[in-house]
Amino acid sequence: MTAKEAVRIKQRAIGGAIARGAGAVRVTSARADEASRARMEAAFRRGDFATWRYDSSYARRAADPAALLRGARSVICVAVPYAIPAREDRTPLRGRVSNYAWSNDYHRRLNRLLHEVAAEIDDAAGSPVTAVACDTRPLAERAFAARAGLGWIGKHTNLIAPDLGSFAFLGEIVTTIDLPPDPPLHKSCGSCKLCVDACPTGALRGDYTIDANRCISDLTQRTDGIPPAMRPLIGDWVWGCDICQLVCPPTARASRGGGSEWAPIDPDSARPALLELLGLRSGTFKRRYQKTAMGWRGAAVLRRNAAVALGNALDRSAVAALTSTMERDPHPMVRGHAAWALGRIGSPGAVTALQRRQGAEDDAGVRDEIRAALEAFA
Ligand code: B12
Repeated sequence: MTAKEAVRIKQRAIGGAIARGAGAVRVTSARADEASRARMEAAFRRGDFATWRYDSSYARRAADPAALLRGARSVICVAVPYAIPAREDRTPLRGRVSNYAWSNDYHRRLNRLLHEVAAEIDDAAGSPVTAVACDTRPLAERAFAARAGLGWIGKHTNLIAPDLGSFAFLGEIVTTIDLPPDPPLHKSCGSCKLCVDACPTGALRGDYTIDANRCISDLTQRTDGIPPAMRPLIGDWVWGCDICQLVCPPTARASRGGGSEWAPIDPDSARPALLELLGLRSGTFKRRYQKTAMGWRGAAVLRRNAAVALGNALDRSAVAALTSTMERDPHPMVRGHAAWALGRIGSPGAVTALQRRQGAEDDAGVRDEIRAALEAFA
């Protein structure tokens, strides 16, 4: 392919992605990113991502687009803004959901965009020359986006794009075509550390690394129990967390947010009623949540998160519902977290419910939670 043809393909790809909702598109070479690999290896050695199943080869593959597409020469990096102003609902006993999960699942929308643009590139090349990635494939998406000059990696570890801020999803088209690369931006957060100071769990270290085991986003998405010490720090977040991005000045200043395709699927998306979430059964879960990015961990995880948020609300009106959950929820993890929430509320009714349940619970883990809740109260 001639250099002129490559320029034309790049321009068409950029135009095609922008027409389909991308806010910015830039290109970098597919050269393996050794600095990123070293950073990832150091992060895995520190145990920063203990809840993720990264095997030893992940860093090598994620830093090398050729692992995704043999003969890869270029990576087209796409950022799609999704920020939507939140409806501030001050009704009591509401949880908080991260902006990225209010709408229909972003994976579907981004994958459609990427596959359509990739198909146009394949057509122009006359044979398959592309592979796409968005979130689920081993590719250090932020590192390549930064190298392409789409933005810079902030102290909250998210990529901040100049006009879009960090509320932007990333996606990539890896291709065997040698496209003219764009230069990286030479920007950083400077001395700003608002995100580091705002993170309630201390997950951000301030050196552009994160202890994901403490990140509320990770804590609300894990499928096992949430460590007791972390639960009070989660506040009312029931899925994901946006605190580090909401306080980020370039993100607040961003001139472009999400279009109507990122609108919440219903008025309660951002602030779901906690008592409803606590009683969520799989039928309602499938109807309500499976089409969103909250759909992949199942209903029990959301009931568990609702229990934690209710414990943090310290509102006695939740005691009856939490008691019923502690006694009857089919999932021991949810019963255990409901017991914790009752202990945290600590009203006479909550303590009586815990005492009554102590001898009746079959599951050893839940009995431990009940014992710990009563001890904490005592
Ligand atoms: C696992 C994962 C998580 C984990 C771990 C997060 C993390 N910080 O790594 C958890 C569940 C916590 C998480 C949370 C979120 N995630 Co997430 N997540 C991923 C996923 C699938 C893999 C990330 C990964 O491999 N992490 C391991 C680290 C070591 O590797 P890394 O991400 O490549 O980051 C390193 C390199 O970029 C390297 N690096 C390379 N070059 C350079 C240069 C400089 C100067 C610096 C400082 C660093 C650096 O340093 C980084 C840190 O060590 C990616 C998709 C993907 N395949 O990349 C999405 C992704 C990173 N997540 C995304 C989103 C939207 C989120 C949330 C905002 C969702 C939410 N609201 O709850 C939060 C943000 C929390 C936070 N502050 O990071 C977006 C980020 C978009 C953006 N603009 O940056 C991604 C890219 C998905 C997507 N396709 O859009 N996520």
